[in-house]
Amino acid sequence: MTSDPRETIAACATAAGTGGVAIVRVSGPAALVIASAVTGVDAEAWGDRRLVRVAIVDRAGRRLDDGLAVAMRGPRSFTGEDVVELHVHGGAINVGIVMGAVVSAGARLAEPGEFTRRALEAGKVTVAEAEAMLAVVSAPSSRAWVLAQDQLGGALARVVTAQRAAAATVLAELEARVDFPEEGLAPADVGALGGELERLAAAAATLERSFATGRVLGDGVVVAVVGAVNAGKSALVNALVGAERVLVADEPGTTRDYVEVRTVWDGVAVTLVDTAGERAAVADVERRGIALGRARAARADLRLHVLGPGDSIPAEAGVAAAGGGELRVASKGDLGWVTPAGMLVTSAVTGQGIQELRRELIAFVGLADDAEAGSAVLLTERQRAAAELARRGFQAGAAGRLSGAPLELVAVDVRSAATALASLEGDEVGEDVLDQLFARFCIGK
Ligand SMILES: Nc1nc2c(ncn2[C@@H]2O[C@H](COP(=O)(O)OP(=O)(O)OP(=O)(O)O)[C@@H](O)[C@H]2O)c(=O)[nH]1
Ligand SMILES: [Mg+2]
Repeated sequence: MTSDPRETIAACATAAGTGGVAIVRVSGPAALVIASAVTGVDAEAWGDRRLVRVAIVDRAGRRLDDGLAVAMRGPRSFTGEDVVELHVHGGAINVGIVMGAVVSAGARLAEPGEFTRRALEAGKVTVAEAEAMLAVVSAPSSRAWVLAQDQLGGALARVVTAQRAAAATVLAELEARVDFPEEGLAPADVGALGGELERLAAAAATLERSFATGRVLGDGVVVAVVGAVNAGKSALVNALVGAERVLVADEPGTTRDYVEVRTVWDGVAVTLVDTAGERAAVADVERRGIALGRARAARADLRLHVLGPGDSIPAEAGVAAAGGGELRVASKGDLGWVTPAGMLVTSAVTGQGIQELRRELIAFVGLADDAEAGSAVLLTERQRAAAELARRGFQAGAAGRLSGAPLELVAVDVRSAATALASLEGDEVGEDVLDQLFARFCIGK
């Protein structure tokens, strides 16, 4: 989908539901004409970026609502087009009625993310900035928000711009020597070029690794709590979230369907998945519950394997979680049983080990406590893949340089790395990538 700029689009930019004020956003060539139609006054007279008091009226001029309006003329607007915002009363019905008036005056309902897509097409934002905006509005925790705002504030752009400039310098040197070999190249420069390429490869690798933090903070950490029936999994989940969220009972097989409980620890969003305890189940429905839990655990960032008194310790971890890890803890420490050596001991009754376990779970997924404020962090898999391509290109270039490969070939590697860096910011990315990105936006953004 590209956005046809001849069409004027409209959507409610504020969240749905009851609220004091809702903002209906209109963008496109007919924005001012539509604004005039739904307010019954000449919107051309509103000036630029000035709030005016308006009534919203239907075609017959009957009052529907009232509020404030502002016109932002292109190209000095978010989308680069004429934009009008109508600040009206909130509430689903009221907004629906105002939207109905706007559409009957000639606007079309916007697709999810279509305003941002137009901003992108007008060169107002890069793809990486659009990704940062999405990360800001969908941040599940305060740390995810800090990270997203850092990138929106330019942390990633600064690093990528510097790397692109350095790559361009290397490329210019290489190409000069390819085109004018007789000019001669001092041997020291050859070494310096290789060193510079290695430095660029290392910088791209650092960016690539930063996605571990970006992903975990953006998506939140998913921890599947697994183990034998009656191990104390559900009691541990309740203790970890500090509230009675799931059923705990003497009866083995209490948890049937898996249950997801969301919480936030130290600014990190965590989803705990309580699963049905493992045993050679008799009833078909319990077997199905266990299978569902296993499948969910396989998609988690890590498995928290709970071992109670009498449970045997498996030599190997079970199905690996998507993140690859399994952390084992002993439960019911208050019963004074002989817990396995070296294992963190917890108790849902006394609270023993609960705070330590929260910390271990966060540390286990590789989240540094104090990721440097304002540092460049990749937020999407698309960005990570681009950083990987850049790293590979620089590495190949450095290796070629050091092994004395022809400069033309080294230049090809460096050029591919530079192209990857450009695509990281969003230059020349394909329609399919944009479609995927904007599908994740909400309508009105
Ligand atoms: N003393 C003591 N008892 C506990 C503790 N944690 C759980 N229990 C008891 O152990 C029994 C089983 O606890 P659950 O949390 O339901 O166990 P589960 O692993 O979720 O069991 P299933 O859902 O059947 O797989 C209950 O009677 C709990 O009260 C603990 O830390 N100390
Ligand atoms: Mg349970």
